[in-house]
Amino acid sequence: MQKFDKAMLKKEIENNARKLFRRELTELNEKEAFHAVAAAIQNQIIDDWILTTKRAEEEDRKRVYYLSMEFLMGRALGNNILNLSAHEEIKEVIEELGLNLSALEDAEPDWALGNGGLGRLAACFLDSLATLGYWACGCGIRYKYGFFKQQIVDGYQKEVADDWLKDGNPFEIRRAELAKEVRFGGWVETVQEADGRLRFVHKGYQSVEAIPYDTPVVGYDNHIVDTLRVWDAKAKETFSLDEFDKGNYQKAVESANMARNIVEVLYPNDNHYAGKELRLRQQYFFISASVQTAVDSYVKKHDGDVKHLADKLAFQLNDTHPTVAVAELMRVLMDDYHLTWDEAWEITVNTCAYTNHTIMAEALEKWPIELFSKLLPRIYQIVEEINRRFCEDVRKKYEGNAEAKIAKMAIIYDGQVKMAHLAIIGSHAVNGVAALHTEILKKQELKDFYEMYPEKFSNKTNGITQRRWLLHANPELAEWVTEKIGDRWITDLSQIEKLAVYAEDKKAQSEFMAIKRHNKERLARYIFEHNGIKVNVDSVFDVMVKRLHEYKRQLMNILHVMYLYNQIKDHPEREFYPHTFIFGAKAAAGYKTAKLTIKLINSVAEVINNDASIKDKIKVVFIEDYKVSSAEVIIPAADFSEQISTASKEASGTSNMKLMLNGALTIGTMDGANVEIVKEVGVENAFIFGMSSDEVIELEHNRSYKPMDIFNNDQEIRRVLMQLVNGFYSPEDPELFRPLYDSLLNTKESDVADRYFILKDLRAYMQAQEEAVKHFQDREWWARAAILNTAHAGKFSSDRTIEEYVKDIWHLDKIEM
Ligand code: B1N
Repeated sequence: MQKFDKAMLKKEIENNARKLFRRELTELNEKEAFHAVAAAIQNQIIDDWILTTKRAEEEDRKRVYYLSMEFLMGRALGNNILNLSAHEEIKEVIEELGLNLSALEDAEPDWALGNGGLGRLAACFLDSLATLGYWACGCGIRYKYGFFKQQIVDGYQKEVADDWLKDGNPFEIRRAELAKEVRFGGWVETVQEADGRLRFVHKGYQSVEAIPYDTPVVGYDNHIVDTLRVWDAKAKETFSLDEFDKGNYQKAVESANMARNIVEVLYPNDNHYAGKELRLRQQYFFISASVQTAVDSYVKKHDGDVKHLADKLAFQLNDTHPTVAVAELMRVLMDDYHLTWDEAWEITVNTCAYTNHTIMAEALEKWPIELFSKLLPRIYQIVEEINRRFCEDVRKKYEGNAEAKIAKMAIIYDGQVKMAHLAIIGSHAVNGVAALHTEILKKQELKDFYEMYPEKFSNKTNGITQRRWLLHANPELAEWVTEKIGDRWITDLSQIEKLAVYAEDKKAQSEFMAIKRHNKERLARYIFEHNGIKVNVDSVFDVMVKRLHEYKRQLMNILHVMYLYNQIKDHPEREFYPHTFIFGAKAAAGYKTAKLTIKLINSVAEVINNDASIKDKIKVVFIEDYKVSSAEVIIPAADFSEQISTASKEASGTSNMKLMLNGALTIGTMDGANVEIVKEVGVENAFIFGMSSDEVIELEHNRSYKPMDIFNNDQEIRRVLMQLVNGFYSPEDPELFRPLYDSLLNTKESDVADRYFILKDLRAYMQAQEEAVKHFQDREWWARAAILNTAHAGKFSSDRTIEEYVKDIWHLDKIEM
């Protein structure tokens, strides 16, 4: 390897300033300087990027395509620099040029092409794939507008468009030469060939041109660069002016509009399915383009032979959103490459694998057959045939009760196309994202499929990349860890276990706590700059950052805050350890209860933060616009990690892992990956409370839960609930929070009161909180437990997760560089 040339990089950055802005580097503002530097970093990456592809092709490596509607990448500059092999020298160059790296980083917009955990998981996976040396391509959509920016106005969430591409993206390369055609609408004609075979001809369709934009995914210090490929849409010129008549013209205009609409905006829903035609269009658009490209490039490399495709490509379906891939691959193999149904089916099943990310019923994707068949007539035809053959199999296997099984398992039933069923039937592997979640899938949600295909099912507990979530987000702690145990943890997080011996070491404890304090000071500055609130860095930093959803129970958290406030007001003489409650959460734009919960948190903050009589014992902070880049500031500063979902509802969670790795202690239910976190760190180093998933499921079944009993019998809880409807936190509109009150107590609004068992778990939660605060004041105990949380986070690296996918599902070999 050639020695890194600092002088050249310096020159290049200065030249970029002139080329891009016709000015000297020293005259650029932060945003401009970001572009000058980013272009130079991209140039550092490019040779390895080209070489990775070349090597992988020479070695005929199998490639995984991670198909996902969402990639929540965050910012690229800082992470790319960190992962590059010469990162120390690059940082020196930037400093020697008089630039401030963290200011440059802040000038980059977040790549917010995702909603929450599912999209961020995809981003962590790409980082791990490249770092472990596997050949991978993330395929998604180049949304013109990413996830909306959140403003808090008068306590309410306001959504603002995220025009993230307006200044251009220095890391993307437009690959016009790789454009693909995607067809919507029309009808299918059947033609009998001379040899008797049927050919299906798609007619009268509207064409959209899919244009890929590639961005590099840099592996850590290994010269491997994988690709994130996101597709843009453009109308295809399908009519020539001389033959144009009114009908054609109309069609051309329509398809131009249609094309533009497809990639306009990310649907801002998490764990919720809206059933809009445009969403299905988005799905087929990026899947058709990705599948065609993957198959074509395979065939080109393998002299026209398509039959061994499953040996060289894997399609991973990130939830059901990309499931049309099953039918699209069938279409390409049969219609374009002339395979028989059976040949195509074997390849398709061996190529596709499906990850389930939720059991929330409202997230299940089902498309009305009229909508589906009109938009995708050929694909619908194929899905019908898959379904017909599947039902035949079921009839053979389950004589006697076949019809009952079909009613539950068919892909097409009751006028709907059920995407989860298609995904399971069309895949050779199906997995959940945490041990508990996979067990619930096998025993309840997907029981019938598990019975029919037990060999397909496995668990792959989620993970996070320690490169972004410790090395980049918490440089001081990262350095401390390296000082203690060496730097192998960066690419092998199981090493971090070695920290455990320092848990009892007084010196190590005080170093660890000093670093936590610095991170709390950094967050306090951020909060002051963004919210104008002064927080006490000696107080508990109690952090709940995640999408706003009823099942995650932010409402339970704030009800507890309201309870504490009542206690302090009633007993001002009592000792009370200062406590800062920090929230970050976006609500889906149309999710009323979630938005009202944000308003409640802000109203409670308004009252409590401005009550001088409580002497700053409690502060409530709602951090506006929670996103990857603000998570990088918030998470290293946390003392408490709030993971309080109703047991059985959170498939895994991943903020729980990020917080643990950064030395926060979990206050949580036995849900999702919390179960495994507690197993690793020991139940004595976390604060676990509430109903188990079995108890929740049982109570849901027997419908015996009456939250009104709690209201009647628990005076303190009743008082808190009454404050929702007596104007205590909304004097100008006492009825404002009535819907939240009703959601907990009334059966009028919905058929179930307190669907997520908030009141049922509230007392246990309050006790867990009290325990945690008590322990927090024992600084030695806390330091020991915090170090142990970091030390036992090794399992939760996405590197471990990816190695499991590789071994059990994808069967990839590493690229030799
Ligand atoms: O996926 C994460 C898990 O850690 C979380 O527990 C889980 O809630 C999350 C429809 C979803 N599941 N389902 C979604 C997102 C967008 C959408 O349109 C569903 N997100 C999750 C990673 O496994």
